[in-house]
Amino acid sequence: MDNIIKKIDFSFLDKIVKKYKNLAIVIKGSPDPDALAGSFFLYKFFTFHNLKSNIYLLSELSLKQNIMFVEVLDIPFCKINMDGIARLKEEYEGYVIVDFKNPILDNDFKCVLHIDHHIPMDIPDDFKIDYQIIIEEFSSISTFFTLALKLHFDKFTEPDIRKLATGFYYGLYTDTNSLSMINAIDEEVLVFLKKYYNSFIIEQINEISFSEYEVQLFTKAIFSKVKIEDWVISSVGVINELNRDSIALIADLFIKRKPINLVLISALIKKEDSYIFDVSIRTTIENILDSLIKDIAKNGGASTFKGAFQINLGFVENAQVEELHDICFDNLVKVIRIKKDDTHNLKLNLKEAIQEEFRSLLK
Ligand SMILES: [Mn+2]
Repeated sequence: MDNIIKKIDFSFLDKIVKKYKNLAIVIKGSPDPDALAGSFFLYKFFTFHNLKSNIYLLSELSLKQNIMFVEVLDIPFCKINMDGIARLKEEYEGYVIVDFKNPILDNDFKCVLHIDHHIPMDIPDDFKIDYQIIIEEFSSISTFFTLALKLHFDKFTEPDIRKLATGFYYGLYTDTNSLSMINAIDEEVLVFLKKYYNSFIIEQINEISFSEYEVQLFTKAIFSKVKIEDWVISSVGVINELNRDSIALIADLFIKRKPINLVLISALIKKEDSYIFDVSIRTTIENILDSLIKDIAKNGGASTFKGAFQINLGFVENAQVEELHDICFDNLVKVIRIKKDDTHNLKLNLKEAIQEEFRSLLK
């Protein structure tokens, strides 16, 4: 473990604050506690060095726990959409991205820093990144930033250290199924975090119970589930984008039910005039998620035990929503069934399967 920590050269942080006057911190994908805590550290660190920055969210904060997390820790943020990136390009010399596989925002907007604990996606040769730090041995970005906080301890006020420690604790907590899947590095990091974190805030966040609507969705998932031995596939039906994170919450609950070893909870998400088929995955099996997601979908990401992918249904016009949902879900079950007893390592593109069935329906 010490070897891994020694291998990391943290000097890039000092180099960045020397070189740049302003940087945008962008959170791609669903803003989870790990990404928020890491971005918050960078914001505080940059501010200390008089580097102007702000945290920009491309997706809405939707989980109640995450909204409370941002509120109690005073994490500043602005919501932008992809069009807003053009404005950031005018305002900032470059940007920073944490906890996301794909660091690309726009070809002529400079990516100064990309930090992640997932295997990154392939980046075209002409896309340049000043510093790319990928540490797969870490269960969370919060693990990485806790080490950075230890190193730069004197640059933060005591209240900020407490906020950051609380943020990192919760980031690690949510990325490791409530600390049930931690490794030796995490354990060391936790010793430090427990000295400074606010356990009361963590308790408060964890006490937030399901809303009535989430209970409804959970019930729906229980009744629509398809079991393939120890794997479960289910759906919560058609939901609004604002409720998107509920599938992750429900997947968390399902994976705790023994003897389930892999669970996929899906939803058809209505987003303005288009649809996205969103799938959240939890597992207890190591070394399975990354290849599973890669084989069936292009857009997705996974750490060891958690993952998600989205299928953009932009090709759909004038669909009967319920029918579209059923096509997506049935094809997901079909693909997973084949993957489950796959001995040939087949690659099955879920989007193509859905598209094909949808087209044949129109004929
Ligand atoms: Mn993470």
